[in-house]
Amino acid sequence: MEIKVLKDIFASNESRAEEIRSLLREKKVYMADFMSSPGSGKTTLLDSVIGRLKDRYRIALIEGDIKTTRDAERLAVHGIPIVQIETSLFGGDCHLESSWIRKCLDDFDLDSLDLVIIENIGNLVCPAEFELGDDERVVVLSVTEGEDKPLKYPLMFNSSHTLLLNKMDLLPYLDYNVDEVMENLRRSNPKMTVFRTSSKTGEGIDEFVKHLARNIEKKRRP
Ligand SMILES: Nc1nc2c(ncn2[C@@H]2O[C@H](COP(=O)(O)OP(=O)(O)OP(=O)(O)O)[C@@H](O)[C@H]2O)c(=O)[nH]1
Ligand SMILES: [Mg+2]
Repeated sequence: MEIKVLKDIFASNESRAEEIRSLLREKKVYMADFMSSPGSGKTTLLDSVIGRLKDRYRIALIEGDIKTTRDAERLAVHGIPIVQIETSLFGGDCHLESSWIRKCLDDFDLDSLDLVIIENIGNLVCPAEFELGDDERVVVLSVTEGEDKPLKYPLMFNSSHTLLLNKMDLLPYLDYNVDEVMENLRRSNPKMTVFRTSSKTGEGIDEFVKHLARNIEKKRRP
């Protein structure tokens, strides 16, 4: 009896991601994937970002977690369409895959959307390995996590377009060297766009929202 082994899980994920890319190109919907280690502030930031964009753009959210719908509940106040992926229901994976994102997109009316936001599962390793067919990968790195993370988790930083250096309000209380993390980022990915942000003070959030709005517009009117 022949036993078939799926040899290249990444190739099958990539081909589904390509399908998503062409669907979203056709529908002119921008998709951004927010990744980070657990607790660096993704959901809190998204609350501010969605709050600032929702009057101008039609937004939907895909919320990834291993367990609970807590983040989806936190963001449901915005009244946008949300689909929760809770991976403990099918094995507890620590990342999202393109086939699941494809299924979530079926739940949205893409003709009446401008932006799909993905909050990936809190993890600096596995989510970087799985293409989801998005336009922009945003990695959130909080200043409590250390300056060396871009060197220790290179794929996450090499494969992302944008970095939000977050929790800037905590700098006065930490021995954190911003110049050092910027140098590590430059070595890891010199092309990355960086915003220094804080959800507590609002620092940098308007600038990031403007950047996102520019990208949404570019996709709508290429
Ligand atoms: N000081 C400070 N705390 C923040 C900031 N952003 C978020 N926090 C706090 O950090 C903690 C984690 O924030 P979340 O937004 O839940 O982080 P997350 O990345 O979504 O976490 P997971 O989804 O579990 O990976 C909460 O206690 C927030 O109040 C910030 O800019 N400054
Ligand atoms: Mg979260």
